Amino acid sequence: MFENNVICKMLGIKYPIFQGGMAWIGTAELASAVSNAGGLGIIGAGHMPPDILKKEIQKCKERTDKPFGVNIMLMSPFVKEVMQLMLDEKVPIVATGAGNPGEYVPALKENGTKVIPVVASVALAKRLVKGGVDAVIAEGSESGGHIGEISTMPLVPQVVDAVDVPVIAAGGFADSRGMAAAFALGAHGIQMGSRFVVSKECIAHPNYKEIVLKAKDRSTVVTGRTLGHPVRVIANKLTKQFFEMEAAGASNEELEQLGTGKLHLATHKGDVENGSVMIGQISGMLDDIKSVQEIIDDIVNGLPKAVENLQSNYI
Ligand code: TUI
Repeated sequence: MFENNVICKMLGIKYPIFQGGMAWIGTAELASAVSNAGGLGIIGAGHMPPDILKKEIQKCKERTDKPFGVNIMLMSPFVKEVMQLMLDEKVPIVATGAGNPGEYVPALKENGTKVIPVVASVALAKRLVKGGVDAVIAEGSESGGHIGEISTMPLVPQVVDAVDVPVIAAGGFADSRGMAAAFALGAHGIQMGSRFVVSKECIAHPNYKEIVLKAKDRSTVVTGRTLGHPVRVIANKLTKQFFEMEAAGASNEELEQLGTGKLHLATHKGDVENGSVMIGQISGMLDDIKSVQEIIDDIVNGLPKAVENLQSNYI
């Protein structure tokens, strides 16, 4: 299985299943577990300073001899230093999010790194492919955290048609049915964030996992649209306060201020009412905590049945 998959061949991994590089919870523990289980584990750099990220990379290298990646959040104040760290540490795979990584691509490529940016539009996908990236992750607005405007179903096939590199579909994937759907849209793999949050290996606070397990289809909302960086989170006291302040005409600075430090408050302190619980819409479907190995094995083992079900509708 997957012997001819272009992503598996390009990266030397067993299954074309990426773990989304989530800030604060996409740690070496989770990334190494995903890589050891045959997928691609990705450390989420978020706003991490380079010295802390360096330790996280070293920890990941100690825990797995399989390929892994780092996701660089381009809104981070440390982005330049963190990119230099990627070169120094010879990180095999660099993903990026929340911006245009174009200026960093040549140096990474020269260093032998595979560069796989997250894109939320066809235009950025085309521009980055011209600039030499190896693949793109097309992420729909069903995802948790910082999102674009287009949902997965229309985004993925449009990106597939627009570029000549492999495409990994992200946003709304958590099981074999989703993976079969991604292949049907022309993608070569999937990236999952939410599914891996509710894994044994994820270090998120138990309250964070619990609220994700309790989530229903309409439990998430999007804040920050008027700020120009929409973020999908679980509706709670914080989002209520955010929308009230927004309606009352609060300034962008006041709204930004409200969000500062709130992801850590939820992921590490477990305050899921006043903190920011970033998670995708697929959280409504998640109702168990499994090991990373079980999550991946269940998806891969369920794939033949999912494909057979597709065929039963037209053959
Ligand atoms: O990056 C993400 N998701 C994230 S990053 C993050 S960290 C954070 N922490 C506190 C507050 C806010 C964020 C949480 N979630 N996903 C990848 C992604 N990239 N989604 C959408 C995009 C994107 C959007 C616009 C990429 C490029 C873009 O346009 C750039 C351009 O110049 O065209």
